[in-house]
Amino acid sequence: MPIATNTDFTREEVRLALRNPGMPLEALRRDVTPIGMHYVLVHFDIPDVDATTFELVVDGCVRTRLSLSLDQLRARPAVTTPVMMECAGGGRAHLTPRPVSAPWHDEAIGCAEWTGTPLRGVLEEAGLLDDAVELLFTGADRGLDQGVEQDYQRSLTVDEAMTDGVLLAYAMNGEPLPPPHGFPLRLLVPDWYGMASVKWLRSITAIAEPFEGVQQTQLYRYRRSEDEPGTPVTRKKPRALMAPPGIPEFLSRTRHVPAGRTLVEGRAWSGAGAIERVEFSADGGATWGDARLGEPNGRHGWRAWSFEWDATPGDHELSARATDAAGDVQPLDSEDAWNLGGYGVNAVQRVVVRVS
Ligand SMILES: Nc1nc2c(c(=O)[nH]1)N[C@H]1C(S)=C(S)[C@@H](COP(=O)(O)O)O[C@H]1N2
Ligand SMILES: [Mo]
Repeated sequence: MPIATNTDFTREEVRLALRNPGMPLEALRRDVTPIGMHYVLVHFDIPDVDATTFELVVDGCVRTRLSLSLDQLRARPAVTTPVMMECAGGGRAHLTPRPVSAPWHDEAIGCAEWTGTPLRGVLEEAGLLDDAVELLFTGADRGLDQGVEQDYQRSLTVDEAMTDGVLLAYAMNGEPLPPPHGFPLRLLVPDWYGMASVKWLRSITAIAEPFEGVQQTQLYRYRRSEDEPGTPVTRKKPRALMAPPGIPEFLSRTRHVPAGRTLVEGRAWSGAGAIERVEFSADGGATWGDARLGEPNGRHGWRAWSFEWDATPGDHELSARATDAAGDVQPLDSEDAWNLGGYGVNAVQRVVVRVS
């Protein structure tokens, strides 16, 4: 990826941003994100898939090759569950210098209610052979990246693919998948950043060697220079975000809030398991108070939190900070999370508020 050293966005970034809308942060007040408010990230073009002739092929190192129509997939055991999704590039635009790619600030998020059939059942039916080490998931979209022409492809190890909660999803909030979200079928890997959840899924191939495609070995790696192989981007890091309180000024988005008690609300999540704690700060992170946590929204949803803030006249910088069950806490400064691809930048949110 090219690197930008100034704060102006490039023409390429603006075009990527218009193709890939984020979730308006006011939707952080809702447990379930409406379809039209959920973020979208599409690397290449949205393919036109005919649902009537569609079939999902399961092949490679399997005892029985499967070819499943949409009706056959819908007839299998079904699960409906909220899944919080986040793009691994969330937070990238806060970095200096900045990798030139989708210029997300904090809005590459959403928590829809997905319906599908557990992947494990399908893999058990196909019967993985002993030499299978990974499952390769291929989408119907094709393009060029890093100079290589490719189908969009990602792999999971056999253990990761067999994990509870991994779904072959055909519905979002009770509707057939909208085209940008993978119609008619997508993979959902709930604890991971979004890149693992292959959309427009057309085949699953059990392979005997680890997959070395572009989206696995060149992109989605935490590394600080091109010379290091880095480590793979996998689970979502902990993060809490607030629905910015009050009303916005059109261009700057500065919030205007009347003095007095204001209920600040938001959602928090982590791919490492439950959210244990959310803290709130109204002074740029100098002092923190514990927020009140709501009930967890399923195993893979986001968790509501709120804080009664006593807004005093003047300018304030509001932040929230999550701690997960693994004890991981968000960093205060994006630069602490700096990496070449701008992945997993989960520094605390900063919302500028003017109280009058
Ligand atoms: N086939 C395919 N699957 C894909 C992508 C893609 O471009 N092609 N983008 C991935 C990325 S990077 C993310 S963050 C999520 C976004 O899912 P959403 O658009 O439904 O929010 O889909 C993932 N699955
Ligand atoms: Mo992404």
